[in-house]
Amino acid sequence: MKTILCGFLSAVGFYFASVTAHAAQPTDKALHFQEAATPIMAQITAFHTDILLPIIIAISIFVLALLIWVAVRYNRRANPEPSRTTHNIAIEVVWTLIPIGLLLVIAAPSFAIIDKEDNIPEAEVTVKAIGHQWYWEYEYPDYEGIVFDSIMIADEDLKPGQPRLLATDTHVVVPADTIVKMLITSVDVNHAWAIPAFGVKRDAIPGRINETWFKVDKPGLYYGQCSELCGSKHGFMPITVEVVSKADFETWIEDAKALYADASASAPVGIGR
Ligand SMILES: [Cu+2]
Repeated sequence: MKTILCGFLSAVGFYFASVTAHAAQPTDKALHFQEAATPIMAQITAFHTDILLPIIIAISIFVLALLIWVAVRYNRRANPEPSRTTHNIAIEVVWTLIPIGLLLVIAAPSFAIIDKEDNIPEAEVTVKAIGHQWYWEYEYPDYEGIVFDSIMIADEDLKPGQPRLLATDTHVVVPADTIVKMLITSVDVNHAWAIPAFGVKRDAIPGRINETWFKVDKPGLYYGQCSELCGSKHGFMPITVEVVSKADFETWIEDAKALYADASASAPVGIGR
C-alpha cells in the first residue's frame, strides 16, 4: 500500500514538475530561506541552519531560564535579605570567555563564505547590471550589442504564473552549470542587485563597479529585487534571471543580438556604458 501511495505521489510530483518550470520566488507562509540554487547559498543556508540557529536558540533558552530563576528564587518574598556581593572573578571570566568562544565559532565559517563570495573564479559569461530609478538595465560585454532594460510587469498585464511585483518584461538569461560574473553599478542613486536563491546581494553604486558571481545548475526562473532603498518606486524594480541550458543560451545570444541591436544604437550614452 505504502509503495503504491509513494508511486502515486511521485507520479503527481513528476506531472507538476513537467508542466511548471522551476521557479525560485517567495512563497506564502514561508519561514525559511528559498531553496539554495548556488553552492554559495547552500553554504549560507547550512551556516544559518546548522550553526547560527542552534547557538541563537541555546542562548535564548539559557537567558530565559536565568531570568525565570532570578525572578522566582530572588524576589523580595523568597529572598528578603539580598546579598551585598559586587564582584565574582570566576563568573566574570566565564561570561567573557564563553561569548568570545561563541563569536569565534561563528566567525570562522562566516569569513570562509565571504572569502568564497569575493574570490571570483574564472568566468565564462559576464553580465553587467546597471541600476536606474526604477528599473535594471543589462549589458553582455562579451557580446556586441546586447543591451536592454528590464521593466516590472504591471499587475493588470500579468500572465498566469507570473509573480506579482517580481516578473519583468525581459530576463537576464544565463547558461546553467556555468560561472557567471556580475558587474553591478548604477547611474543615479544607490541600488542593490539581489537574488535570494543565489545568495547574491551587491550594492549598485554610481561611479563604481561592484563584482560578484554565481553558478546555477538547475534551469528555471529566479526572482530577486532591488535591495537598497532607492526612492519611491524602490519596490517596483524586480529582477528575473532565467537559467537555460548552454545550447539554449547560444541560441538566445544570437536572437538577442538581433532583437536588441536597434535598442542599443538608440539608447542614450551615460555613466556605466
Ligand atoms: Cu533600486
